[in-house]
Amino acid sequence: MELPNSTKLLERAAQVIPGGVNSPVRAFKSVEGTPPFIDRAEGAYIYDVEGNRYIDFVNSWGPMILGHAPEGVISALQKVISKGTSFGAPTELEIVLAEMIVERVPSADMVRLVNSGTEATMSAVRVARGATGRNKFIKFDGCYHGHGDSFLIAAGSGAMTLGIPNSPGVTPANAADTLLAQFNDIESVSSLFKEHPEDIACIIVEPVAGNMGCVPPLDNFLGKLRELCDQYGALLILDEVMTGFRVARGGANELYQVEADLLCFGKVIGGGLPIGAYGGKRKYMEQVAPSGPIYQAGTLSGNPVAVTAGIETLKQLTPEVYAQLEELGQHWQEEVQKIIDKNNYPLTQHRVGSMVSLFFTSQAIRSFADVKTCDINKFNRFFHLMLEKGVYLAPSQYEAGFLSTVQSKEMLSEVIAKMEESLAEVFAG
Ligand code: KE4
Repeated sequence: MELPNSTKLLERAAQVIPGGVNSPVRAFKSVEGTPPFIDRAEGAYIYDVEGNRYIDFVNSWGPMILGHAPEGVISALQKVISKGTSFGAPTELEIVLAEMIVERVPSADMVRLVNSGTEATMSAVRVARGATGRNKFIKFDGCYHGHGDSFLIAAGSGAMTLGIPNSPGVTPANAADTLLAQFNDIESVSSLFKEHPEDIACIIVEPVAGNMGCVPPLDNFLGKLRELCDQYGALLILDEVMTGFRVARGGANELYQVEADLLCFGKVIGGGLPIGAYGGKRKYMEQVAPSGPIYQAGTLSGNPVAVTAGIETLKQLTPEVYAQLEELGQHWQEEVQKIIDKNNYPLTQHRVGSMVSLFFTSQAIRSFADVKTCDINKFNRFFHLMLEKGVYLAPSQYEAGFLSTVQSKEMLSEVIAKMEESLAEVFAG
């Protein structure tokens, strides 16, 4: 019998799945090489089909904050799945998860459960447009809000410009309503409002950018976005698909004490199963069908199995667990900084809670323009050296890494020793 082999599996997958993967970043295109096909995962580790073990810092791009196959989640899933997998009818479980989200998130009065972060962001922008009667919205260069047409827009020639589609299939008409600004540059936002004072329905922002690497808001950036929205009658949407229940128990909404009109969630609230949610102020959410005219629907929205994984995950995310994650993150940041300082490496690191990034540039990182100064070749070499040492980092400089509650300081110290070896090779030339 032929031994399982990621290279052969990728060839076979590519015959029937575009690029052999069901989400582009998994194909390792930016770091090159063959992605390990994963067989199983447990706790802090994932295991590929060839039996190699890796300590995981991708954690399914955020959902696995409790590590893989956490006891309470798995046993709850085993119980609930025996009662059926989907009914297309309301269940009490959906109320429980919605109540848990509302209890944790200061700006959320109500939520609607959907099946992905993309559905959540698409729907939130639709609510903002429906509630204001306005068409345009502002997003930030380097921020990612899923693959909805209006979000797949790259900056044009400047920071303040009408977007141009960065994917075929996104129409210029659609792109024309997407306005682009630069993260942490409040002037780039106020200029757009001055240019379109009555046409902007909302700002959608990752409160901590995670899709250009981890880049925190600086100089009360979020508070200033709130002020501009109030001044011009636009809604502030916090896209917390990645930061929600990750950077704090109440997400970035709580961490930065910024009032949002609408928020988007995903990842952690599904514990690794397909889920998303959008929510916010009652006066907006009550306009969503069937209580209002703004339409949104989904066959599997609020699915009892996915909702159960979310409920059990949030149950285990107690204030004590967040304190533990913060301590782990501090340990990581201090130890990484020691290596950078000792060797005077041209590296910049960011951390917010258990979201981390190491940028291959000595430049201060405030926005996507700064991230683009990174030495991608050095990052890629580092990535592969770490993979060879059994450390599974995000396969792109433009992604964040995620710690999990099952990682210990000892585990992280071992990883950091491997990091020191790898960086020595990378910078030796
Ligand atoms: P999904 O549709 O992939 O569930 O969520 C889209 C989304 C929305 N908003 C934010 C802030 C997000 O980070 C995401 C998805 N994140 C990426 C990781 N950078 C998912 C990984 C992937 O695309 O495979």
